Amino acid sequence: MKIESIVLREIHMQLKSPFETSFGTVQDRRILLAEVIADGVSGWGEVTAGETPAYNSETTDTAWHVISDFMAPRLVGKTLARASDFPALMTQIRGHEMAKSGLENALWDVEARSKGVPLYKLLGGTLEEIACGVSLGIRENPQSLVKRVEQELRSGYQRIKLKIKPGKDVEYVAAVRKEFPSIRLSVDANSAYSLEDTAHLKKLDQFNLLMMEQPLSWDDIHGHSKLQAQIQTAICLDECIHNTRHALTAIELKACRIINIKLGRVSGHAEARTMQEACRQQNIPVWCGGMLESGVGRTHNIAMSTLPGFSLPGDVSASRRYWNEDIIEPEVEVTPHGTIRVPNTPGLGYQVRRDLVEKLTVRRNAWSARHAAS
Ligand code: OSB
Ligand code: MG
Repeated sequence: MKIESIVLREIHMQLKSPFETSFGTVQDRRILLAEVIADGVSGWGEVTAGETPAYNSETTDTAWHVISDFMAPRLVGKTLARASDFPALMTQIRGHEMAKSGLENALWDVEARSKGVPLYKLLGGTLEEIACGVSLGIRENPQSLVKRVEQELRSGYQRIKLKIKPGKDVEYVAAVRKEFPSIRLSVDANSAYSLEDTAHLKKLDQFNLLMMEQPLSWDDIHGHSKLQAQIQTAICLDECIHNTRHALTAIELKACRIINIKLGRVSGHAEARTMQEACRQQNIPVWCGGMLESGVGRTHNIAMSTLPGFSLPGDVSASRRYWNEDIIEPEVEVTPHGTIRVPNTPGLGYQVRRDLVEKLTVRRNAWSARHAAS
């Protein structure tokens, strides 16, 4: 694949309703889309960084900076045998996984389209239908949360995840569990607690949760190993795990029993694929996390979720839960039994709505091989 050009766009999209986590509330998303054109074929990737450095250290603006000033100039004009060669080109750039992922995943789409195969097959995926869960933001009171859960269950979703934070945890989980005694239920704290809260977190053991996601600090694998030894609920790590080495460290230290894989957090499909295989060999279930993505990021998540290690429902849900109008065609739809059928057409299997993307674009940067050294 000779990389002819790269286009980076920032688009603005408004979520249907505000989404609250322990680190803040978001409704107005600033999303970066990377489009890479090689041998006349175009592919798309999404940068899943947030607007603020609250989930991890990246933001929309840091990704704009490192892609524009370091990554795109390094990539344009190069010839790559395959998308999985991208990480080797970027070894001199530390961190910035979400920025890398946006570009790498666009290359995967290009490679799949050039070869005329669905992306999920190129990745080695085996499922034709994936299981879906939902992630529910923090609500003003337990009653409104229960109502929301009921709606999502009616839509068919197979697992409900509740965001929690100190002061909005046990009471909320208790209310949902009382109403729905046998559903697959989990919680996500996004690093809102410390080891001093161990006795408090132990109270959640009584609710038979599938998992408790990232209760402690975003970079504290050691602390999670101490906590896991003292609670029954399985810990799932999200923020802590940026690569397969982190995953193996966490597993060996018994810091978690489940891992959430997000393409952005782990720098793209190549690393995600290696990580899910390493976890599978250690009998650690993985599932696909979400970052309130537009259709581009969402469809990459769908392709990844077909890999054999993904044995639990992911936070991959329908476009219409997030957006009045998504930027892909068709939009992502969920079946009444809470699954997404994976398209068998080349690449992502969904078309990007260029007209709509143009309308939503607030800034744009482009690189072309003609002006670059190769
Ligand atoms: O921790 O999984 C998380 C959204 C933004 C930042 C972090 C997280 C989330 C979600 C939403 O849980 C998942 C989704 O529906 O996209
Ligand atoms: Mg999480």
